[in-house]
Amino acid sequence: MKLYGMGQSRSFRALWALEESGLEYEYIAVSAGSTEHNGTKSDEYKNLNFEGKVPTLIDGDLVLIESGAILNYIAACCPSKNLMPVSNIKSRAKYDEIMCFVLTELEQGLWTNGKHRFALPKEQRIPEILSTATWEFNKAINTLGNMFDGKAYILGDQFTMADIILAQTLNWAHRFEFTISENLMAYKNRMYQRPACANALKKVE
Ligand SMILES: N[C@@H](CCC(=O)N[C@@H](CS)C(=O)NCC(=O)O)C(=O)O
Repeated sequence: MKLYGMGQSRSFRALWALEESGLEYEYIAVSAGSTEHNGTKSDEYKNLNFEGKVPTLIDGDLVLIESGAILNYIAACCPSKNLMPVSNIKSRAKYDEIMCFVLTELEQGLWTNGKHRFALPKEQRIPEILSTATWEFNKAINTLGNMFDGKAYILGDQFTMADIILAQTLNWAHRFEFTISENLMAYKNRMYQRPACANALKKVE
């Protein structure tokens, strides 16, 4: 497999997942906004990922460009690691719920903040939206606090890809200086101490 990524952006989820999986892979660091070779706006890269975003995962003729789908695919490629519930449909439903919650609720305030501070073209940025983004993030993090019962992992006793997507998003929130409760920070820090995460971090230093 080949993963194209950039630092601790959303592609870090996929890099960490590959480290957990034990699968062989090649990591290619791309440079944001560049039209040069391995730049996200080069024709070569945009052929794989039309919007010029990260991550992109390639496995033979399969090209995937959504981090959630990439985590599920990696989990499916290494079933013995139990990184995604498959046999118990209720466990799978709770797993899907966390994946969807992170991608549709928790991320939004963060991404709106990032887009309107630096990611969007200057003429598209609306500074007034930043306080609404913070308000939305606070609402989502309170909901998460209510969902998290303090067990070892977000789904209970088993580490899954849901922990990767959640911990990476909490780390993103921490880097953006959003307020996160002590127990969620402690959970995030425990996840970041996993050897696979440390190995992934070394690749993006
Ligand atoms: N839905 C996508 C979002 C990907 C995304 O927006 N990635 C950001 C980095 S975190 C990016 O590549 N931004 C560059 C750009 O918008 O040009 C996913 O989760 O994979």
